[in-house]
Amino acid sequence: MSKKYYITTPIYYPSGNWHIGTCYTTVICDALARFKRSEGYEVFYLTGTDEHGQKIQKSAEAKGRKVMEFLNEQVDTLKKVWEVLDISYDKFIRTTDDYHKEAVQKIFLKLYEKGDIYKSEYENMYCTPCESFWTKSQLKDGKCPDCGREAELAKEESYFFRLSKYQDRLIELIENNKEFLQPVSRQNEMLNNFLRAGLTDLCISRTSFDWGVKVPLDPRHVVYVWLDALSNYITALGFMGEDDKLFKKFWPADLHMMGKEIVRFHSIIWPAMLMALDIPLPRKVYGHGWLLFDGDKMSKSKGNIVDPIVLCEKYGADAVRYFLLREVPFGNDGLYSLRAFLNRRNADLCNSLGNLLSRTTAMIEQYFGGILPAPTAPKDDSDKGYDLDLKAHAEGLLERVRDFMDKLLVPEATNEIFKLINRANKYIDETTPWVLAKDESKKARLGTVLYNLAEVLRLSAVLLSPFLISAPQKILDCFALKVPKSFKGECEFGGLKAGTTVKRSDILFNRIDVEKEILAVEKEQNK
Ligand code: ME8
Repeated sequence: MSKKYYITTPIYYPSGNWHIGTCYTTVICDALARFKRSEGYEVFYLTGTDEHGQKIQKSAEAKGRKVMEFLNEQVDTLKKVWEVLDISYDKFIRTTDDYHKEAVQKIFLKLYEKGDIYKSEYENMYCTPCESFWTKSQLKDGKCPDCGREAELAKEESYFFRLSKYQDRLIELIENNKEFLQPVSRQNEMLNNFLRAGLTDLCISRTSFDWGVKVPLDPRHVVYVWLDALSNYITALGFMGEDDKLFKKFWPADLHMMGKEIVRFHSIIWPAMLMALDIPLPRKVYGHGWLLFDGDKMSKSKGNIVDPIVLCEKYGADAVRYFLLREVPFGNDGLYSLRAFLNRRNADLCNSLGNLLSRTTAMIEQYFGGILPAPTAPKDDSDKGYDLDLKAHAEGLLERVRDFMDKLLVPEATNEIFKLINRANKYIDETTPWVLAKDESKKARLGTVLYNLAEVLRLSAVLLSPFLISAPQKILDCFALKVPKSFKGECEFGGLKAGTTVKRSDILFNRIDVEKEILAVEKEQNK
C-alpha cells in the first residue's frame, strides 16, 4: 500500500491583500508537499478561498460589483500569486462551489438531527445603519468599527453548535496527544486561555445578511463563517458528496498548517465538529508565527504591503521562496525587510550556490574540455582528510534533512543542505584546483576534486528541489540531468557518471548591490 499525506493551508480570504507574509503558509506547505512526494508519498495538497460573510458582500457592494464577479476576480489574482510562486497544490476549493455548499448543508442537518445544533437567541452589539452585529471586542471605543456610530445591545435568532459538550474531550485530546497541536507553546495557550476557562456554545448562523450557505429547513439564516470554512478540509475530498473516494483515501489530514491567530478555531472548534460528526481527527495542527514588517503583522491598512508578484518578477520566485523558508524561525515570528531579503539572496543563493556552480562548471570546461573526469582514491593524507570531510557532509544528508522536515523544522532542513554547499566552497580553497592544473602529474587529483564538486552540486540540486524550483533544474541542466521525481537512489554520493558532458552554467542568481537597490526602490515608492 502506498504511503499517503494530506496537507492543507487555511482557505484565504479573497481580500486582495496578499503580501509576502500571506504567502508564508502556502510556501511552507508547498515545500512539505514536494518533499513528501519526493519521498514516495501520494500527496494531496489542498488550498482555496473562504468566500462567504458580510465583509465580502460589503466589499463587493462598496465597489459597485456583483459579489460573484468580484470574487472571481480576486480568486484569479490569488491563483496568479500561487502560479508565480510555483505552488503545487492538488486542489483549490472555493466555499462558493456548489458541492461544498451542499455538503455544508448536510453537515448542518446531521448535527442538528443529532442535537448538537439547536436554535436560540444571540445577544450582541448591533449597529442599525450598517445592519451589523458585533461582539464587544470587535467594537472600536464602544462604537461600530465600520461607521463609528453607536452600537446597541440587540438579540438575533441564531443556531448554536453545542461546543461546550466537547470541552472535556478537547482537554483530554490536547493534554494526552502531544502530537496533535504543535508547537508545544500553543497547547498551553489553548488549555489555559480557552479550554480550562470553559467553552460556551458557538453561534453558527446569522439572519442579518445573506451572503452564505443557507441553513437547511430555515433559509432565513445563513451558516456563519467557521462551520462553513472549516468544513472545506473534508468537503474538498468529497465528504457528504456524490463521490467520497478521496475522503476515504486521504482523511484524516496529516497536517493542517496555519498562522497562530487561527489556531483556536482549528484546535478547538474543528476537532469538536469532527467529534460531533464521528469522524477521525487530523493528526496534526500546526500554528506558525508571523512574518513581521517593522515589528507589525503586515497588512494593507498599515501601508507596508509587499507584493509577492512584484518581488518574484524582480528577484526571482526561488529567492522569495527561499527567504520565507529560511528566514522565519519555525513556530516563531520572523522579520521581513528588503535588506534582509536581498542579503539572504546574495549570501546563500548568489555567493554560496551560484559561485559553486559557476566555478565548478567553468573549471571542468577549462581543464577537462567539459567532460566530467573520473574520481580516484587520494594518496596524500591531507587530500584524504579534505575528501572525507566533504563526503561526511554529503553522506546521510537526506536522512538529516528528513529528520528536520518530520519535525517541521524547515529552516534547519534548508540550512543542512547549505552546510554541504558551504563545505564544498571551502574545499575549493583547500584543494586549490588552479594550482593543481599547473602540474600535469596532479591531473588525476584535479579530476577527483572537480568530480567531488560536481557531485555535491548534483546532490544539493536534488535535495533543494522541494524548496527551490528553477535553480535545481538549472544546476542539473549542466550535467544533462532532470530533477528526479523521487529521492530514491538519487541521494548517495557518487551518482554522477564520469564521462558526462558538462555544460558551463549561466548565472544562477545575479549579485545585487543592496544599498543601490534599496535606494532605487525607495525612490520608486516615493514617486
Ligand atoms: O484566516 N505572516 O484567512 P487569511 C505569516 N479565511 N502568515 C500570515 C501573515 C503574515 N504576515 N498574514 C497572513 C483566514 N498569514 C481564514 C482561514 S481556514 C478554515 C479559514 C496567513 O486569508 C494566516 O496566518 O486571513 C493564515 O494561515 C493564512 O495566511 C490565510 O489567512
